[in-house]
Amino acid sequence: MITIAAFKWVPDFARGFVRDLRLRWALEEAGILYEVQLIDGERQKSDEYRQWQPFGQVPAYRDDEVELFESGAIVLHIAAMSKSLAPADRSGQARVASWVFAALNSIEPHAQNYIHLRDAVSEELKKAITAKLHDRLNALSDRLGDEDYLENRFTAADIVMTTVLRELAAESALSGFPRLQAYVDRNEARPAFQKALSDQLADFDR
Ligand SMILES: N[C@@H](CCC(=O)N[C@@H](CS)C(=O)NCC(=O)O)C(=O)O
Repeated sequence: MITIAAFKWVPDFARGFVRDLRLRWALEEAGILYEVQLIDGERQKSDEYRQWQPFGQVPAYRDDEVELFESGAIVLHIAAMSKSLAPADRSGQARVASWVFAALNSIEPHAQNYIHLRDAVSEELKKAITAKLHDRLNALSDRLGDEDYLENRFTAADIVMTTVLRELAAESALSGFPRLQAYVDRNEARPAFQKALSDQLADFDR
């Protein structure tokens, strides 16, 4: 049985955006059952939890064979179990991994800087943060072009990229990037996303 760790409570603004959503979405797409362990502040700090997730963050993941942390690594692990998340050939799987790293390493840091720092820094730095983000979003939009997905079909990479971009969409920061906004809308309309989102929200309401 697969178990994922998620927070028992987060402030309202974070609900629907906590990164265990990536795992829930991937598992829904793959049709794999899982259970959720809800972590409170005390458990988050405990040595025992840090053996599982060294930084005391969520998500963390466990199955019969392995314990993992880092959402990108976990989504790739889940993708290896299901044809619905990655092509069967090794080169296709390697391309999916490239896009997962691109989302987490080339886009997410700039998105997070924009979201969290833009109101706390000088005008000059704010301009630099915005310019860098726009540079990356323009490149991504150009590469996506008129395609629906990063590869020639939906993959795990679209899960990770969409979850990175939808935080920007929630801040109206994709308004100059209609292709990226349409990409987020398309992927958010998937039943597996909707189920994952409502399950995350339901766990907070419990
Ligand atoms: N790189 C990590 C980031 C995980 C992360 O930032 N988790 C947030 C929730 S979305 C968290 O646990 N924040 C609490 C903390 O950092 O103490 C991943 O992708 O799994």
